[in-house]
Amino acid sequence: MITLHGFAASNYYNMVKHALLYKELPFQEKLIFAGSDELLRVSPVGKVPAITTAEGFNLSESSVICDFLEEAYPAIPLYPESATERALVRQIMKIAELYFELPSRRLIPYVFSGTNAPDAVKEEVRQVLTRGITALNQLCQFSPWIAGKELTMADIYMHYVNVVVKACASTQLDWDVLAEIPGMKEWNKTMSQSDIAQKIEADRVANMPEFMTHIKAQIQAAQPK
Ligand SMILES: N[C@@H](CCC(=O)N[C@@H](CS)C(=O)NCC(=O)O)C(=O)O
Repeated sequence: MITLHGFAASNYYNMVKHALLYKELPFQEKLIFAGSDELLRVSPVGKVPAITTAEGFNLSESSVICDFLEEAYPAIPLYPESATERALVRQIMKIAELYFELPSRRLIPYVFSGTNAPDAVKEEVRQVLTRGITALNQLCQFSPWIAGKELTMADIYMHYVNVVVKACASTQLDWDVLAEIPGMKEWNKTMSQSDIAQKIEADRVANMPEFMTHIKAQIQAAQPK
């Protein structure tokens, strides 16, 4: 059976968990927070998520895990058949990661500590997000799914990327980024209504107190003595 390592408050963890549930694959969850030696044994850069495959092979990086799940378990597909359409799905995922997720993540420390990010950081983040908005406006179809008629991995990926974008941009930049892409908010709402997304959200909420305790302990440990 596949083991999913990580914690339910992580949006990256949740995109892989969503794909596993969508594909109806049996898996067990192993709660590990970032920063532990245990995590380093399954994830070489110590990031969440990682999986241990049914054969006992450890894999990390969410988009790589998503690709692996599709190749190893194609019965319930999450990528289209044609190479061009598959590439479009991957292009949306890559742009979501580089131009939406990663710039927004730069604001997470300020969101957690309740402080205001420096103006220079905010400006850099704004610029990268603006490129993401332009690109996603070109690529996202919402007809009804993000890459066309079928739900694909890009829908799952983008949905969980948006969690971080929304949380960081609204509080630190006072910016409703998703409103800049017509159709995104409506599609996001549809995504959040699926049984799988609702289960994942319930697990996320349940994990939040333990996650916040872990984060506070990390912040305290990093304070100069
Ligand atoms: N590129 C990685 C990023 C994963 C990531 O940043 N995970 C966060 C949790 S949401 C983490 O482990 N952070 C701990 C750290 O940065 O040390 C992926 O796609 O899986």
